Amino acid sequence: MFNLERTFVAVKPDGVKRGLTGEVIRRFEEKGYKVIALKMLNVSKEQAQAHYAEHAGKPFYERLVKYIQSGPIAAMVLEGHHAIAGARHLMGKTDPIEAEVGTIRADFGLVKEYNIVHGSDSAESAQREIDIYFKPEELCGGWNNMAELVIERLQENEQLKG
Ligand code: IDP
Ligand code: MG
Repeated sequence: MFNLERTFVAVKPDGVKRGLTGEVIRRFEEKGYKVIALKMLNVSKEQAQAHYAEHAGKPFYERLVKYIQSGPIAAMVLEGHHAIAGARHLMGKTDPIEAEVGTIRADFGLVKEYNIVHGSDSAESAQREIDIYFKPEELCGGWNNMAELVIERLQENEQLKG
């Protein structure tokens, strides 16, 4: 039943400096996503350029590469049912002015450029970005969280009744 996906999420330097690391992680955890990898790091120039390669040549690219290196990020891999689209839904649109109230970017962001959080936008991006920031052995999968256990139990109960 679960369409298990992994996605790369990071609290960007502005989010870390604002003291929002815990709040951002809390929102993803409370939704039901598993944090299967988590670390603070200073992004290298190589990692920044690889991460944002799709934006090379755009007017904001140079600033973006500097911004992601302007302080530590809290990098994580989330796993869960449709985690890629789901995490981006919780994050909200790129520009905090357009993001729906209740999303991370609407609730905490002010300007498009510094929008607190990053999340992969597709399965291909997720795999590519996870590989930029984590070694395979750093991913701690293979366990079920409470959201999954509850849903599985509900499904078992329905099968018994049916
Ligand atoms: P996303 O983070 O919602 O996927 P992207 O279009 O992939 O948005 O852009 C990557 C990041 O680049 C954004 O999160 C934001 O920090 C920055 N950015 C995007 N568009 C602009 C812009 O028009 N001006 C300045 N910064 C931008
Ligand atoms: Mg993007």
